[in-house]
Amino acid sequence: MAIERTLSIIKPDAVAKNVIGKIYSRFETNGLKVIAAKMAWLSAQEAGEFYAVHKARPFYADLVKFMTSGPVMIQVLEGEDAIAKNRDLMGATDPKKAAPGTIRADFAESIDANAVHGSDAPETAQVEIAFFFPAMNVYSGR
Ligand code: DGI
Repeated sequence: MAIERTLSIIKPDAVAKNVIGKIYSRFETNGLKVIAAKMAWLSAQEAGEFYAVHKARPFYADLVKFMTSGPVMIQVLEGEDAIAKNRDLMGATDPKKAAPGTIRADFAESIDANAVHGSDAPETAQVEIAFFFPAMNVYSGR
């Protein structure tokens, strides 16, 4: 299995709930290392650009509004099979459908306020990491 990097965001609902540490603990106990991190309050332009792939979807405006409703914690995770592993830890987009023990099942309220983001493929991971972190601010865990 290849060592990969993925972009993770702890969304405003989970930051407001004070569970950054609990979510980091899940990354760490599952072999994912935080190799870059920053807290930020995204502007509508940043959130809109980050989620540009969803521009035509009916929920796009609500998504941008939610992602700018408070600070987020943004990190690069590195580890074996990191992209799929993080998606497994996150659980399904709709927390009502997320498997027990996943981050979304345990910490998310709704499909809008669903606690975390994680890149879904190597190509998107690369673009999303570059969007938030210049290469000089990413510290390989190896
Ligand atoms: O990768 P995910 O976050 O699991 O899901 P995604 O990339 O398909 O969608 C990005 C975000 O957009 C998702 O975390 C929440 C929101 N979203 C996706 N599908 C719906 C949605 N929001 C609403 N209200 N309704 C949807 O069907």
